[in-house]
Amino acid sequence: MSAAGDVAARATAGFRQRYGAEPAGRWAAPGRVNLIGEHTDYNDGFVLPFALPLRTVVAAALADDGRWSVWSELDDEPVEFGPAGADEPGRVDGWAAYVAGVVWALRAAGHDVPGARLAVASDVPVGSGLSSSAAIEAAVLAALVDLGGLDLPADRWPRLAQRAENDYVGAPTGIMDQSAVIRGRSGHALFLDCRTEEVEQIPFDLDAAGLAMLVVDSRAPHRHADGEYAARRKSCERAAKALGVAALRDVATADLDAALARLDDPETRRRVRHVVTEDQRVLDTVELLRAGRIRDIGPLLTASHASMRDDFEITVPEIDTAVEAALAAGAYGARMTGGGFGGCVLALVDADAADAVAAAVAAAYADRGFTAPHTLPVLPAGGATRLD
Ligand code: GAF
Repeated sequence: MSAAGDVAARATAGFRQRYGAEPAGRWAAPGRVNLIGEHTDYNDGFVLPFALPLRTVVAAALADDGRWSVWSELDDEPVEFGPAGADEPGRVDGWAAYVAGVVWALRAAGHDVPGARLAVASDVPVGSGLSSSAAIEAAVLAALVDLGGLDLPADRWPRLAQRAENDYVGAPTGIMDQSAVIRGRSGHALFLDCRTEEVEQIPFDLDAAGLAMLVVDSRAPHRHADGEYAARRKSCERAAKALGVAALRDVATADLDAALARLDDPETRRRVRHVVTEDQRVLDTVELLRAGRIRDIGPLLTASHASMRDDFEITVPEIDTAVEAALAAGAYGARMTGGGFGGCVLALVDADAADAVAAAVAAAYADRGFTAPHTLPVLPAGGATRLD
């Protein structure tokens, strides 16, 4: 993994090589992890993600022909689409669909998007559950808004990027990832109410507390992740309907048992219990962080993991192994982060224990014959921005 400077240099070099010209500027957006609040966003609930120091950079310039051309390190040749009006969902697929989706969502919202040439480089690993898709959406959005002089304040970007992902790419995600990578702030976790889109920046100074947050990339192959995600979402929506509420966020913790008693299906009961208890864990985590008690959030992280494993049923053996090994090696708390069925684990550890915890996870993996995990310590970084 390289420093942000390198990724920006790669985007510029790619632009020069593909288009034989200088970019007009460079825009960056990060990946994210979610500290707590999983599968609560599309239930109108609460989440607490933070942006990562790993970034996607887009070097870009206006194009006179009113078309869009985008090159990425993932491919040899640029993908071209447009002109305006010829960009309906389904026209572009693969990684470039996230770019075409942003153009389409902007146009659908009535913005006059300028044709552009773009070159994309990224340090956000693809397929690790760190939101490489939200990163490319946000970086491209930032570039097009600036290049086109569009009147679009950044607090409206997450919904547009989500629209690109939902209605162009076809992934029925919530609004957490786009919000984290756009509205995240260095040194803070983003407390987001997904119904009102109100945010509060919660100080999260791991260094000052002598702590580290490890991100363990489980390297687990994503097994049926898309279909299972959509199934969880449907199940939550059905449950809300059965309970007569707009979304599961409207089931208060105090009313959970009564709500569960009204549901016949044990699986649906487990799904509801996860979402309602997870919302409460987010609120409890925020309270502790407001009081500066970072270590004390550990048990909430671990409880969140147990709920995802037993009630929402979205973990896999590699992920559970990483969580158990981190806890056994002294982590204050550990949990899977992101949509599930693979992806990454977070472990909150004393800074001076980080290496030992990482080694313990690697040893547990070796024992089980799993592909060796990648582990790196992370700090909350800033959201989407223009670099130069
Ligand atoms: C994925 C989705 F994109 C988010 O919207 C969210 O639902 C998350 O899974 C689970 O919390 O990252």
